[in-house]
Amino acid sequence: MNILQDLESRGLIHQTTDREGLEKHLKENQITLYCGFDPTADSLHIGHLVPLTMLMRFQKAGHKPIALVGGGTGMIGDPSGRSSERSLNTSEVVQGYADKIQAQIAKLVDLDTEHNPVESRNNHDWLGSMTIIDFLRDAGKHFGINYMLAKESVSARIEKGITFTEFSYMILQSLDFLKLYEQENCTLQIGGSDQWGNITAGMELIRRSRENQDEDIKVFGLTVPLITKADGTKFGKTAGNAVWLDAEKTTPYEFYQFWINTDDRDVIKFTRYFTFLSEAVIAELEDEVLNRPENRVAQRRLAEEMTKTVHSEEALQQAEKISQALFSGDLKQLSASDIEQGFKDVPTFEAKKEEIGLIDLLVNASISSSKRQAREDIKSGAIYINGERQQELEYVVKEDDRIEDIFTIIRRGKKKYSLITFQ
Ligand code: 629
Repeated sequence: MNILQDLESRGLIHQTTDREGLEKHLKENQITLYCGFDPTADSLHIGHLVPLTMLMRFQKAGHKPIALVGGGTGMIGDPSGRSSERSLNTSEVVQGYADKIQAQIAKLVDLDTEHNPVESRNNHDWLGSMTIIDFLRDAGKHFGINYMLAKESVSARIEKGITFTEFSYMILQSLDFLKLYEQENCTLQIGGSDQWGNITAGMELIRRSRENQDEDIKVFGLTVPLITKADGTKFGKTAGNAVWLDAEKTTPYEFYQFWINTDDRDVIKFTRYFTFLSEAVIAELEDEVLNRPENRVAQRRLAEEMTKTVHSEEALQQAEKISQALFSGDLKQLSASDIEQGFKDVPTFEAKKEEIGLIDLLVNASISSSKRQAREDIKSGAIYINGERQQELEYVVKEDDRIEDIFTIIRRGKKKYSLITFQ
């Protein structure tokens, strides 16, 4: 199977320009391709994973991918797929984000860098020093206003309003494709379906600005589909928050849980989109979903693959350990670092390192609403300290109950956890 057939069978191709030409081009050459990421935050998120893993797929097929960080374009703001104007970040903020994202991408794709590493570039290197005169003469002359107005990213915004700044964005992205074409013989740009207009604008700029060069220009565009979910909600959020690739923003445990929670109706599609598993393995997982959905074998495999790819084998093991402990209620084997990850969203109460009666602790930490309620909770067997039921009304919480001397986990009822921290 060639790379395009593989991508096709995974459902990863939304649109391409000149499909046959691209297939031939990829068969006959080791090509250079790129995808851009604008630094609009200090980390990439799960929505960037399909294009990122696409770069890795091309790499595995022997091609040369470039991950481009938009230190220049991030100063302007892409109107594509957005219904209103973005607010601008300062250049310090944008460059700070760009450095973080470049490091993040390097770490992510470093996994497979044997022969043809995924290279990274920052478009601030050439856009940042371009003069306004050059921009208007050399680039602007190739863009008819009607052509620009007809682009979805612009036409969709005419009513709501769009500034000249965002209107001009497509020219900057086009300059990148031209630059990479001229300097590195980059002949394919990939992106999400929202990027089609910018990608084809770049191809147009390459053709027009090299019209008199008497060369056979072969450049292509390819977009991946937007990820949709069977229940109609937006992909990539948990409880309204983005799922980040940075372990500090979304812990590997939370990341693992995000995938574990995939709907049965989506899990096979997502496994094709996101993992490198073969069709044969995916077919086995599909059989599991159809015949033994309660085992969630496919969800577990998807979560494993993704946590390994984005974080590490160790991070995966820790995420599995935390999940297992929380599922069984047996918390004794958890370390302080496990607890920090697994109980990130649990109500936390800071206490002093001194002995305290359980009833007082339950009330102080707002676990029970009153002393009377606390007594009732203890007597009825609803209270667990570090996973062990405690039914003694006079029980005193002390040093022994502190995991690594900093955490005590209290559970009330089936799964209402609270975390007591001590400094
Ligand atoms: C300079 C900048 C280029 C080429 C691309 C770019 C960035 C592009 C963009 N992309 C999105 C982003 O940065 O805005 N103008 O968040 C995002 N992308 C990945 C996929 C996308 C897209 O990074 O293309 O579709 C999300 O899946 O929205 O020379």
